[in-house]
Amino acid sequence: MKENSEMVTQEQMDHYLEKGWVVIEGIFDHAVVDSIAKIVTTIINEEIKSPDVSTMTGERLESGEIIPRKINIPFFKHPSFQEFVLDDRFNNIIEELLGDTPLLLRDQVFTKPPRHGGPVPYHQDNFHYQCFPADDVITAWIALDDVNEENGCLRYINGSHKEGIISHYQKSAAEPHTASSRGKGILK
Ligand SMILES: O=C(O)CCC(=O)C(=O)O
Repeated sequence: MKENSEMVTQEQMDHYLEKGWVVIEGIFDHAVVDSIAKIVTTIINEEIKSPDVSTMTGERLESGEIIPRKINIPFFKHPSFQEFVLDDRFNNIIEELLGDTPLLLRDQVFTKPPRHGGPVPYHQDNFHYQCFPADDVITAWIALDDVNEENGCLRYINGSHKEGIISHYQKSAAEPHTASSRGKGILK
């Protein structure tokens, strides 16, 4: 059982339940986030030597240069990632939002290299997870850099969590599960 309670305000909780998302700032120290970002760079530079095109790369330039896209399951790739996601403050917040003790199902790091980005199309995470009831699963998106609408912030369609799972289609090998605008119409 967690020691601290009520790290999420009623206003934040209401926002989360109504819109399907909430921003909670200042959970991690800058020094911790910076050190995680450095480890991300180290791992990317290693993985890029033998990239798995279907998941790792967003783009391969004519020059042969590979634009890194993501790290899959960083939890098992460096102990610092384990400390990071098991952080008490972070987990207490997730526990309050979820209403139960969280279990880690999946973790990924998405990279947005300058000039190339690394866009991830709209999708529903629970299309991948297939967790039911859907209210029992939550995605925490942690910014390792300052983010805004120009440099790759997460975008969410307000209230789409109330629409159930919509259909997805394969946009490309790297993006096998893209939410379809032919689904229930919420992406139109
Ligand atoms: O940050 C991104 O580009 C994608 C994040 C994402 O797909 C997710 O959190 O489900």
